[in-house]
Amino acid sequence: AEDGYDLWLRYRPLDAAQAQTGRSHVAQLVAPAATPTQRAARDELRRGLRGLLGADPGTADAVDRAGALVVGTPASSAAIARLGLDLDGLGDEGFVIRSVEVDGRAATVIAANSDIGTLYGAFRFLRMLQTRQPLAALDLRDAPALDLRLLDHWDNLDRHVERGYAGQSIWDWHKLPDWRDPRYTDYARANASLGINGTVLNNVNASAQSLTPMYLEKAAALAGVFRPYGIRVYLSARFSAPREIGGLDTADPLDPRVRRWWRDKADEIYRLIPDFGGFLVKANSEGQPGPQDYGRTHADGANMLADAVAPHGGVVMWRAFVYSHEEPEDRAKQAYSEFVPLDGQFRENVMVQVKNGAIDFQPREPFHPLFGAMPDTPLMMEFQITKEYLGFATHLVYLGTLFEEVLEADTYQQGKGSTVAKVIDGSLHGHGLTGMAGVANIGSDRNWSGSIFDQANWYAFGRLAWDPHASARAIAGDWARMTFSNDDGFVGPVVDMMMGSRQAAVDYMTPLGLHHLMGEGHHYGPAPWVEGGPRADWTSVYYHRATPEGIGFDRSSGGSDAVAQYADPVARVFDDPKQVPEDLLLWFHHVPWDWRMRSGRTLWDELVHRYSRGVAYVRGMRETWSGLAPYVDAERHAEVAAFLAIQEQEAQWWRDASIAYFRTFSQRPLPEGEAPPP
Ligand code: GCW
Repeated sequence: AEDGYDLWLRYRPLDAAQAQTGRSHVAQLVAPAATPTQRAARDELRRGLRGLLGADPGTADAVDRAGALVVGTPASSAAIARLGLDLDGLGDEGFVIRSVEVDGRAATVIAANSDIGTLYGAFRFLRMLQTRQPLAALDLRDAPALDLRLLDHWDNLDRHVERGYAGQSIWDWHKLPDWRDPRYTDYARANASLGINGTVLNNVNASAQSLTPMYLEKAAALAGVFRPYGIRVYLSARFSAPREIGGLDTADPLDPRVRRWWRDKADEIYRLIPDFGGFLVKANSEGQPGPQDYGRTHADGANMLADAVAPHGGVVMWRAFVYSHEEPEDRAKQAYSEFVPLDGQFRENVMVQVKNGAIDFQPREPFHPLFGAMPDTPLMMEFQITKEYLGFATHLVYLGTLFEEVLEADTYQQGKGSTVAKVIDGSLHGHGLTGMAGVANIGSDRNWSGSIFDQANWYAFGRLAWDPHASARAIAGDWARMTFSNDDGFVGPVVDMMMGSRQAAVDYMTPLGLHHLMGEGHHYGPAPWVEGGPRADWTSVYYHRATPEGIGFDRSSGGSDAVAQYADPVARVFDDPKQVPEDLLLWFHHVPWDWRMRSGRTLWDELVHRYSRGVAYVRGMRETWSGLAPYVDAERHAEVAAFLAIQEQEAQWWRDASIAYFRTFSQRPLPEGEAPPP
């Protein structure tokens, strides 16, 4: 059934002519199978080629005909050793794919320094077939730009997934370690196909139980499944674990007993999982325990854990998503205020993991001011793949453009061209340790992500973690081809539709820099009217600040001065309501309702216009999709169509509710032609 389980690894038959060309380039497969990773690469190639070309090319130990596909490292393949390819600078994970001659016969090689490089190369070769790339005269060389390319699962031990919209956790803790669901292998294949090389198994709101022997054995079983695919296991560590499961009366990071406990715990973990990646920590944020409970700093806490894993080569990813129990003057400022003074105080194996924006995964935020502002600390990107604030699983919102917008944003921290991508790839400040994490959208649903189009967000994340300079449009194109069809009549319209979908969500939810107006707690649907919650920054009115005079959060130099956390000239541009990009206007400024926008409309009219534009875009996506029925199997077509219908209804709900509410402040008529809310 076309239920989406195969993701972008469907390997459906190419048309006859393409299959024939393909077969002439893969007349036989010469690939070693002595190690688990070599077997994974060979098995994937056989599976893919069988599906795409309609015939198993058969394997051979040595090239004995023209058109062989030769896979391996100089150590695993005599043929590749003899070719003397230049593999310098590819590291352990890079590869080359080249058209060559082996013993006088035309061949294609997939070569790397290590087995995992050949696995990545195998997936790349299959992608080339899947997306109809030419196979002649190949000369491709690629390696990942970032070291750590991780999924963060917010999965609890009871299988509930925090902010998960795709069923339960795929980790069946109850049956682990003895039952290793074959699905874990497919998970590893899908991730390896993108180059994702690590997974944090449990929620950052962590249970200390995940560090007990029983759960470590289960994690070790998963690590065993993932290892051949180059994927390491990491765990979220609860800072108070020494008290909760260690029998100590403190978790003070400077207390020698606490330090010893973590060292012993790390030793225990590495005995079970020799390639354990390390810890992810959420501390002193939203009520989680942390070093500040003992008057210590984030650096004290991170360094203690870093010392525990350092002898084993592990890392600590310390999150900068912090906000305290006391209400901040402007929550957007807090992470910067707490972390910048600690720059240079972290151990070498610590990365500070920063969300893309300073509030919380909103449909649009300006880039986080920490990027570029901690030159002596490697910063790791945290994106959210699961759509907590973007309509969960039923709204079609392609996040490739959101990720790209953030990565391309210029921090100006070292002058023009200091993009966020260059901060996290280490090039701006010369860091050796680099990484990107995505909060996973994966669950037990057959289609993994809760909807077919949400698979594209997992896909885009993985591709951008490999190459943060890649193009969201090109990635969407590859995904659409691999997931549905190579027909140009399909790919063009679908990619266009995806590329505008995130702006549409911004328009119908939180246009012009508005943010955090979603339903309280669950974050689904409009609720800009929420006030009087347990704390001011857990209400909507805190963020939009609408009054009869105007709307928006004044973060300018005359307001909270959050703009000062950015480097010049970014700060100057954000500080000026006439210069700030209009998409961020109400993020940084409180603006009168009659403010003149670049369109010539007043702010009020523009706001209404944007809400309506968002709804209209969704209506357009429905039309586009219904016209694409000939290219898509009935099952997946129907699901997407049904979800788009939900999205249109809810976009309308967002528009109507928001306009009705904001109108109680603006007291202005709707612009001509705009339908009043019911
Ligand atoms: O996005 C918010 C979520 C919380 C989450 C928190 C975080 C894991 O609403 O559910 O908790 O951020 O990132 O720590």
